[in-house]
Amino acid sequence: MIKGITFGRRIRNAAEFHRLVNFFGALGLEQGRCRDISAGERCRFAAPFGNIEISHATECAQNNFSDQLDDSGGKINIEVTSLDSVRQTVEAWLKVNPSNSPTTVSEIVDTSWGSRLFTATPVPSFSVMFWEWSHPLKGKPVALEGDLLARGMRFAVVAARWNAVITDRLLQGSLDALFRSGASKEDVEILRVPGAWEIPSASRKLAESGEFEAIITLGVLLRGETAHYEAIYNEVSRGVGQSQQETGIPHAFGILTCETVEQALDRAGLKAGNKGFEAAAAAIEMVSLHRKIDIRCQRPNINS
Ligand code: DLZ
Repeated sequence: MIKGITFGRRIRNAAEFHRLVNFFGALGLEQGRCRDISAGERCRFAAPFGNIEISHATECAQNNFSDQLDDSGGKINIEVTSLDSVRQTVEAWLKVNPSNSPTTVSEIVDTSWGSRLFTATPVPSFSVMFWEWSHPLKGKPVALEGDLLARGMRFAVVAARWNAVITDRLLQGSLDALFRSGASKEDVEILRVPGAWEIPSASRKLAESGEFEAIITLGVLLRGETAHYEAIYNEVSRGVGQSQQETGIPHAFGILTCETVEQALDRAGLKAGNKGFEAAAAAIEMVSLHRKIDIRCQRPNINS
């Protein structure tokens, strides 16, 4: 079976050879084996992906790239991302590496096959065509992402009573996000706990019950008013994180850590958004994402 294919090109002289080695190096092609053999030097460049493409003369003539694709030597076609910056790099390289022989870079043109391309001739005997798909997502993997539709999802919200003036606002923000995204009242359980310290154990119990698809944790720790603030915060965040990791149920983190009450109020709907709302939105997205991962894992070739 075929293991690899190498297209070799003989370059007219050593000066043009070194110029091309420099040119491909500047464009980031991976340099492989370079040998100084008695008949002359040889250098190999590797690209992550390779194709052999053959075409019939009539087909080339029907496309407006016939002159770009075919010349007597058979041009090298390199697919790139960010065609415009590749062209800028080529232009800059030609400026820094002037030559007495004619070297050119063409303008970028659109093709009839949904791509854009330009041709560079760094040495007169050697032309390269660079191209990319016009559609930015063509050929790229589409990311699996959660949606913000909460209909039919089951949530638990754990809110501390300590600093209730603020946590009540966070709770209001969370419920606003859940209900406006389609969650129904029967699917949202609200728990009040004495303070932030109690959030991890209550969250864990809820997560282990298997009744909820995500837990939203809400609390406020104020540095000025909390003895051993760092120790408490570390333990609360560790506990929530551990519950999430060990139960596999997403836990949105809506526990504020602020210097002052004013700062906390700003983050609870006054001036800097409502972190309760944001935590609930993250929870909805994660439930949706978990559901999609489940579907994808049951049917791994869903998009192929
Ligand atoms: C005791 C305490 C203090 C000093 N500060 C806060 C705080 O800023 N935010 C908060 O949510 N809870 C605080 N608490 C209460 C503890 O979290 C916990 O509820 C009690 O120590 C009882 O275990």
